[in-house]
Amino acid sequence: MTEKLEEIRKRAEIAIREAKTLQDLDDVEICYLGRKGELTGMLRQLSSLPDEEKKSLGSKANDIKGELERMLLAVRRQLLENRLTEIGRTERVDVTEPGRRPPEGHLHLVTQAIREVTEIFSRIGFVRTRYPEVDWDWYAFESLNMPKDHPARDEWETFFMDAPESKKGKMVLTPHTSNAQVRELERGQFPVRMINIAKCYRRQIDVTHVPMFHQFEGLYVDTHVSITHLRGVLDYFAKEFFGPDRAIRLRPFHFRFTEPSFEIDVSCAVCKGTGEGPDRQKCRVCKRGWLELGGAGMVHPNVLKAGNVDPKKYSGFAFGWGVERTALMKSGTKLDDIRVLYKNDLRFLKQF
Ligand code: FA5
Repeated sequence: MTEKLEEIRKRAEIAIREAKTLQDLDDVEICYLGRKGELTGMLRQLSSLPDEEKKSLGSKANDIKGELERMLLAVRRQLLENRLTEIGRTERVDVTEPGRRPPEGHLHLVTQAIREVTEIFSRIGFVRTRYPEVDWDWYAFESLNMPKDHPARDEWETFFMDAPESKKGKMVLTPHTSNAQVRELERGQFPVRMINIAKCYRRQIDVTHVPMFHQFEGLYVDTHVSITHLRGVLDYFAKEFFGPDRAIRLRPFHFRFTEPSFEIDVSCAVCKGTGEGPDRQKCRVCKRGWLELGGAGMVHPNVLKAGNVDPKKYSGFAFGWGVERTALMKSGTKLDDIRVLYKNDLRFLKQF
């Protein structure tokens, strides 16, 4: 047994010395000292020997194990050092190489439009305001000359909050930005030149409607404001935002809070105002060459009164446009379905 132990030691020592890589060394270690290794196997056999032999052979076997372990450690260190020297000689860190950039996002198409609208109006003195997007019925409807249970309210397809009522009625998710009109008038600072951009909510969804969208609401109140001011401001905006070749038109309409009232259309960017889509079918977006982008009109005297403003002294105009539809109609943005704006599909969003 002593000879066998010596023979294992010799073979193991040679194998350790001949190891060229750290992997070779690991293999040698497993082969002799691993759980099923040769030396481990011998140590296990010792238990069946008589006590005397067990003692002397046991101490020899343990000495051999200790020596092999020390040898393995030394050779492992040496191999590691060699490897590091090798890396230092052959591989270089190029500190001048540019780092890897993290993926960079950009503003959503709607946010870009909001910023552009704000900027265009600021050039003619309209200041952006912010009013609640969950507001009282009073500001969203009643102060706008829409008494309780008036059928005109149905057009707004409103979401009501499950919350206690107050003197100002129920709470609603604002179905339009017109709730800002009376809130702004209540400040009592003239002239009023407000551009209120906010989220609106309605129970609607199809090619041109989404349940959450944005509007920008303009309000101009001063002495001697007339319809020509309204027309001039809308023309200015349309030319700045859409470009000089696009046309707008005002169609007589009815809103409870303006008199007279209009709907504003812009010539369609998708069919270029022809009303025809591919294959001579009707344009999917506008169907008739024009797309309605918003409403406008001269502020109704009852609304001025609700905001504590004397209609004999002051007059004004107001308009409310949808941001999404306005963005859709911008030249070059040939989108034929408004819902795509909120699908979070990066393949689409990255394009703008
Ligand atoms: C109004 O909301 C009025 N408050 C506008 C107004 C303001 C009139 C001031 C007079 C004076 P209307 O419901 O038509 O009007 O909506 C205005 C615009 O919001 C629409 O033309 C459209 O561009 C946009 N809009 C309305 N509903 C949706 C919707 N569900 N999804 C996307 N855009 C919408």
